[in-house]
Amino acid sequence: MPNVGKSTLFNVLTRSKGAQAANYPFCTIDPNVGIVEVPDERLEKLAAIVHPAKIVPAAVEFVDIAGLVKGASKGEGLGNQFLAAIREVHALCHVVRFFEGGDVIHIEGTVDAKRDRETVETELALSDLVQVAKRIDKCRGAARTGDKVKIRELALLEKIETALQGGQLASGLAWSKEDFELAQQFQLLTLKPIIYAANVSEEQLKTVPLQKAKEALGLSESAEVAMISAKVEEDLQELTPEEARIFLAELGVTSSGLDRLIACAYHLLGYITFFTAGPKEVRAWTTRRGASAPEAAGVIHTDFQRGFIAAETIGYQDYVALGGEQKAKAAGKLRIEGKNYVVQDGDVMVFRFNV
Ligand SMILES: Nc1nc2c(ncn2[C@@H]2O[C@H](COP(=O)(O)OP(=O)(O)OP(=O)(O)O)[C@@H](O)[C@H]2O)c(=O)[nH]1
Ligand SMILES: [Mg+2]
Repeated sequence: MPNVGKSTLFNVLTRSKGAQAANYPFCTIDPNVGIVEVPDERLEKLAAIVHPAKIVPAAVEFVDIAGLVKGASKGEGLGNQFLAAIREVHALCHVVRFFEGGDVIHIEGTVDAKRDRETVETELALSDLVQVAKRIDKCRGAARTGDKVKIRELALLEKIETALQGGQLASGLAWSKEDFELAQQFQLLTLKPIIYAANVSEEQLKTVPLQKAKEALGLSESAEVAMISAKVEEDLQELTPEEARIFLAELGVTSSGLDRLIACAYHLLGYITFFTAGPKEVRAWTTRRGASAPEAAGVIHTDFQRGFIAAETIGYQDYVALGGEQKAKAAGKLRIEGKNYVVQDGDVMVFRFNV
């Protein structure tokens, strides 16, 4: 929704004042894009062994967009065309307003987390319905000529269309692995995992338990909800680390909401980190849990995946405990892994490839 704190949160996440945040609805018109480095203390440990010219942490890109209102699909507010800016993202962070803050305008006049969540999700579903209808149109001709792939695609699109029309999100369908993979190319917003950021007041941060926030949103226990106060986070960034620690202790929490949000995102997306370590750079890369060695190689370069031969792999613990690649190799801890190897969090890897 407009004016709920999206740009305020974006600014603290990206440690910038890049997005204009102000007390009026539709403050954001064009999307703001920002890159955030993922903090990982293992990078320093690896660098202490390898002494690289530079260290490159993993990065997450955030896109801050305008707010959706009821009827956006029919052109209300800023409409919904700006959703094109997030069709390719891996996950959505839905900021829902919990704080009352009398002078901050709420477009519906009152604060109601469940109503707002449903309004936005309905608009996302309506936007997906348009996408799906377009694809169905494109598919039909080819399916009629007997194209097997298109027949399957068409059946899946029609199933999704029915679900969306019935008020269900695409993510709510029972998915087979094959269908889920096929559906990724439809770039549906309602198939993306969602993290709900409950934007609470300083007071609510102390008094509202997570469970209550989930209930207020009308969500089940398994939903990913992060309680965060964009205002508090904004204030925190003005403080020294020591002052911030005292401030957090007074609030009765140990970590900032940003850290909780990042942890939520990693959990939700099922991400793991693997490393490359050489004299040029020590670098962290992100892939999904369960990724094969070629898939991880493809994160670095598509050629690495296409021409994948093997992955020289050392577990992070071995690498650090033994003091680097040569010593790990001498101790028999360097493994030559093939294309079926499932990458483990912290693996230090060198890919052999040929294209
Ligand atoms: N009291 C209070 N005010 C907040 C909080 N978060 C944001 N605000 C205020 O709410 C107003 C809107 O914040 P923005 O970050 O611009 O909201 P937005 O969701 O990006 O709004 P649009 O771009 O218009 O969709 C600003 O005046 C913020 O200072 C909060 O946690 N508590
Ligand atoms: Mg904004």
